[in-house]
This record gives sequence, structure tokens and C-alpha cells, in this order.
Amino acid sequence: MALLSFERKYRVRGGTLIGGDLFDFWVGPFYIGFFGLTSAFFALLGTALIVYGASQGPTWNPWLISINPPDVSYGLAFAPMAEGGLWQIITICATGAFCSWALREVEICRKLGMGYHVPFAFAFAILAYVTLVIFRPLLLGAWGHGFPYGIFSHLQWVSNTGYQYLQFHYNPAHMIAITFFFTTTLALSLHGGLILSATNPAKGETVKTPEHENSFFRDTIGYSIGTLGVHRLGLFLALSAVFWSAVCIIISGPYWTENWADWWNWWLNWPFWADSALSPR
Ligand code: UQ2
Repeated sequence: MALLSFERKYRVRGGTLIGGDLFDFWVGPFYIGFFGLTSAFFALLGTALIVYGASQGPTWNPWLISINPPDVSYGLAFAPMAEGGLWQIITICATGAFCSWALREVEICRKLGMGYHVPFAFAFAILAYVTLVIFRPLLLGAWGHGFPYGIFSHLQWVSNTGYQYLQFHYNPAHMIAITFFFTTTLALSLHGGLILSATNPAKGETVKTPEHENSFFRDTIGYSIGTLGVHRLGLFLALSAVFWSAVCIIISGPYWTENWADWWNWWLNWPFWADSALSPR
């Protein structure tokens, strides 16, 4: 079925979470819905506030524009607009827009009778953002621990935050997160390579089947995870990377305030060899 006729066939009423039929309409190819309107509202307001914030700043250089959070001395209170209040409202707009977008995805899934895997995955991206600008600042007691909204300035924040703990490479959750990121790229390169090798034949050759794909991996490593399984694996690996990244930064500060390398002293202080001449303390 051609794409446009498929869309017409499935452009059905219902599946909304809120508002019944009231916002159940499309504009061109785009489903709107209640959450489409709230997405647009928060995204436009947040963007306008970023542009306003830039206009109050010292530069229009896109690399250097930065909307900064309040000073930590404001704690968890609202700050004056020019002192980080703008950052606080922009954070509310961003969170509102991201959550609205996820719920709009849920409504589209319901219309189509699909699983919720896409909004579920997107929720992990939202979690990554919200962890940095809401959960961790709440745990540390000040909005000033959020990252600034600027291209260079947020990179500076990442660098400075890393140096506060010497570096992150000995953070155990960081180790796990990185391993998941790397394994995600391995899995996607295996999958992308396999799919192209089977479905993009040379001129005059025929497209191959999943039997060929299974056989390739059975011949090379004695195991094929299967065409559905590789996508389950990919989703698991990618979501795990995000999840452990969130754990990595949440425990930095609220749980551990020193050099991450020293966290491993629990191991050096294990009873059996704690008294060894090689062991510190
Ligand atoms: C596979 C399969 C696919 C694939 C891939 C594999 C037919 C089209 C890539 C191979 C993947 C395996 C064996 C898992 C590797 C494990 C890790 C942790 C990277 O079997 O089925 O479907 O795309």
C-alpha cells in the first residue's frame, strides 16, 4: 500500500489521552492532538525566551551565547529573571515540550495500535536531560548545579564537573555506561552491515533473505540472535547506556564528592590484604 493511501486509511479518530475528539486532527501530514499543541506552546515560548536571553547578553556569536542557571546561593528558590530566572523558566518549557512530545507519540501509537517502544525510548532521552537540570540540582540543593544553555558554555560545564571528581573514568557507573555506548555502536554496525549486505545486491544479483543473515552469523560465530532479537538487543543496549549515564552523574556529588579513583579504596581496604605493605592506609 502506498504511503499516502496507508496514512489516509489509518487516519482514524480515537486513541487520545485527553480532550477526546477536540484536538484530534491533522495539519498536513502532522498529527496535532492536545499534546501537539502543548509541544508547540512550550517549544515556541522556550525558544523565544532563549532569544530574549541572548538579546540581554554580551554577544550574538552563536557559539558564545549562554543562558546561565542562578548562582548556587539562590538554592532551590526562584531567581530574578536576569539572575537565572530565565534559565529556570526555559527549563520548565523544555521539560514541558519534551514530555508533551512523548505523550503525542503515545497518542499516535494508540491510534495505530502499535507498542509504546518509541515513546518509551524517548523517555530515556528526557530522563538524561531532567537528571542533569532537575534531579541532580534538587539532590544538591541548588538550581545552580544545572548546566548552562549555550554551545561552548555547556561543554565548559561538562569539563569543570568532570574535574571536580578528578575525572570520571574510575566512576563505576561511567564505566558501565561507556561499555553500553561502545556495544551499541558494535551492534548497530553489525546490524547495518548485515542488512546492507543482504538487501543491496550488485546489479543483476537478487536481494537475500533473513535465512542468509542467520547463516552468516551461524557460520562465523555459531549464533544468530535473529531479525527481531537484534532490535531488542539494540534497544536494550542504547537505553542501558542512557540509564547508566544518569546513574553516573546522579551519584557524582549526592553520593561521592571526591576523586572517583579513591572510591575503589573499598577494594584496597578488603580485610585479607588491607595490612599489606602495598596497600595504602
Ligand atoms: C543477527 C541477526 C540480525 C542482525 C545481527 C545479528 C538475523 C538482521 C547483527 C548478529 C548479532 C549477534 C549475534 C549479537 C551480537 C551481540 C552483541 C552484544 C553485539 O543474528 O539475525 O538480523 O542484524
